[in-house]
Amino acid sequence: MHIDLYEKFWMWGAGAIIVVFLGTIGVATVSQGRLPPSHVETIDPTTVRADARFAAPGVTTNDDGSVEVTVIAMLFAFQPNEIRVPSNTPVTFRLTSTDVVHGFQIVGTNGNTMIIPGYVSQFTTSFEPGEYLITCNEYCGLGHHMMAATLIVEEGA
Ligand SMILES: [Cu+2]
Repeated sequence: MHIDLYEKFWMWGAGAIIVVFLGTIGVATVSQGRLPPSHVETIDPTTVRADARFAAPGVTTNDDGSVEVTVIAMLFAFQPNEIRVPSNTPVTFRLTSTDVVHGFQIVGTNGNTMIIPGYVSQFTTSFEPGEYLITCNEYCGLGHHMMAATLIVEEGA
């Protein structure tokens, strides 16, 4: 079978690009420890409310002044629906879902995560004073557009 010289050139070029891409992944995996997440916190989505970690959703202040907020997402609401935290203080959000995949986006900030049933999502950030809209940004069903909450950041600390 005859293969034109230019066709061979492009075949070898495309093959070389694939080798470089796979090689990059291999080097990053070995030398920089780039691995899939292995310390994933799980939870039984059918017993979230009985689980001590989510038995009392809301805001708690730790001894060091940092704030922790536990949130349960469900069709079609967040619990709690209104969250009050102090400004310029590290706030750790811990979230889980009792049913389907939801989103948790604090509009106008860098607070944004996916909430997947069976897993605990967590992120830490801090806020300037103000009132922020929290929306679900993963389509979760017919009432998705009504799934919202409010974050009130009060001057503090
Ligand atoms: Cu939704």
